[in-house]
Amino acid sequence: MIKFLTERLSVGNERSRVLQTRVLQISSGHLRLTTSAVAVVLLGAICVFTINLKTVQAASTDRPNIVLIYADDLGYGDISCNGATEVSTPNVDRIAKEGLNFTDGHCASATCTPSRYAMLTGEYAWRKAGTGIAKGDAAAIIRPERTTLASILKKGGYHTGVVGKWHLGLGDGNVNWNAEIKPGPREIGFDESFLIPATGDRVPCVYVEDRHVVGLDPADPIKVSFSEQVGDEPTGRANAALLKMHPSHGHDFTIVNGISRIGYMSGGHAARWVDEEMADVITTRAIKFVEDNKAKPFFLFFSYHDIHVPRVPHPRFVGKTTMGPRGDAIIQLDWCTGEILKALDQHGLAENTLVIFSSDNGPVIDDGYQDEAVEKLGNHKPAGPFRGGKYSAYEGGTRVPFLVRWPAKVKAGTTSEALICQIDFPASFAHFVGYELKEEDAPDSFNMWSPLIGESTTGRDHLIEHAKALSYRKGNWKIIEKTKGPKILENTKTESGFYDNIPLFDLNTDLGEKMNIAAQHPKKVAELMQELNQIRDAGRSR
Ligand code: NG6
Ligand code: CA
Repeated sequence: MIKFLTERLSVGNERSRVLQTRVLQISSGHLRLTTSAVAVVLLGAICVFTINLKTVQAASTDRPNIVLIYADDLGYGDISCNGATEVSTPNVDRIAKEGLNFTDGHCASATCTPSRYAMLTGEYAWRKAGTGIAKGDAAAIIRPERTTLASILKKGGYHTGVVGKWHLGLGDGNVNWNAEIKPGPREIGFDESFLIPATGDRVPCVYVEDRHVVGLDPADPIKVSFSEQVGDEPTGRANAALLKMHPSHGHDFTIVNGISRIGYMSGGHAARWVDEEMADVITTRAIKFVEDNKAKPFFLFFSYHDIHVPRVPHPRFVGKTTMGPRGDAIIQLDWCTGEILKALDQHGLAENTLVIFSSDNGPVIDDGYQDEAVEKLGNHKPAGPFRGGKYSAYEGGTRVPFLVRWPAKVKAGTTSEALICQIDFPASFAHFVGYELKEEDAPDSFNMWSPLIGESTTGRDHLIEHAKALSYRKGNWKIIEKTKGPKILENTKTESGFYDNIPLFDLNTDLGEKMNIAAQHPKKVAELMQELNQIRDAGRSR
């Protein structure tokens, strides 16, 4: 079936191309025909062309292109379509306006690596050791041949690519950045990759295209370490005067582009990225992917660096908000979004491309650099109506922007209250492309295809949210499990809180999780805790 569709599509495209060329040849006078003959031929050609286009369209509605735009550390309330007034995001808003906006859409974890792990594998990251925030030289966390969102789509006839932040490890440990770097995304279903290997604030500060560092001079090999100094380049710790942006905590190792990072790095000078150019570099690469693959169904995982630290947007965005670099990075992110939407428009792909826009965890204000994010926050509410943010067990940790646009299928300007999580992508897209998941595949992923495209408003009935503690959502009830010792429940560093019981919230009446009503509902707490334990012990929830 899949093969058939792919063939039909390419045959359809080929026919359109031939006809298009013919029409062009005719109109440019290459064929010497009388005016009326030209008209008849043209009319005929246009008729066939139109019928043919319909065939292509019918085929491609079965296989729309998929563009998954994934922001970093962007909160629910950081975009104007979710209520932000201090910053305006017209391009992101356009996705909502022309599509579907989820008010209860989640990433799987309140930090990056586990969220991405869960989104790609369909397995809760807390089930697997080694899925915490990855070091810049971590080995590939998702091992080769594992069924992932990308491998499912590849089997479904898609050409697959990832551009931007990876942060899921590369290689087998002790990676040599000067040689072939594998395994990585290419071994788990991506046909192409252009990566920021870890994060903007971690070494190595270079791009990796497919299996090689981009622009590396072999005479200046790269060395990286997270435990000891390599080379003799200045560190932020010892050379604060060299910095254009100072750390507020951590981030005081090797200085690259005037910013000290996490980890030591030497060499690779010609290959080092310039933070101010990063958004342009990855957006250009993402658009190239779209252009190169416009004739076949493609899946693009476009993973932004913005608005993660260090927040160093291009000078053309500096000062565009009253919120300093954090706000300006939001404007830059919105620009990138506009560029990718524009590329879809220009190539006539918008109608049949499923665009998903989301974020890998909730918002954070000060995440380790003195970038005035706290001082200039003003009235802005990065997490919208929710409590907490990145690292937090409250809703702000995982309830993130979650927008879906697919003009051919999804009704414009709609909202959905369905509970849905990025961890559901593997099972949902497996259903869509007709790939039968094996028992061991995507153990916590549910088929949410119907709510995802707005055909139904019934989402998950439960979800485990993952910060340092686990939270359990059942409908509008929520508990946060008791953990040993104090755990950060609030947004980072601003407040640590812990409860002496298991807190219970009713999100129906208390969206901001301010009223712990556990004492009034002991049976409810026990019931939810038992369900959470059952899911944990079963090793799977699907
Ligand atoms: C933390 C970093 C923070 C950020 C985070 C990962 C310090 C003090 N803090 O350890 O700046 O890099 O890791 O963010 O180093 S994430 O979005 O990729 O999960
Ligand atoms: Ca993140």
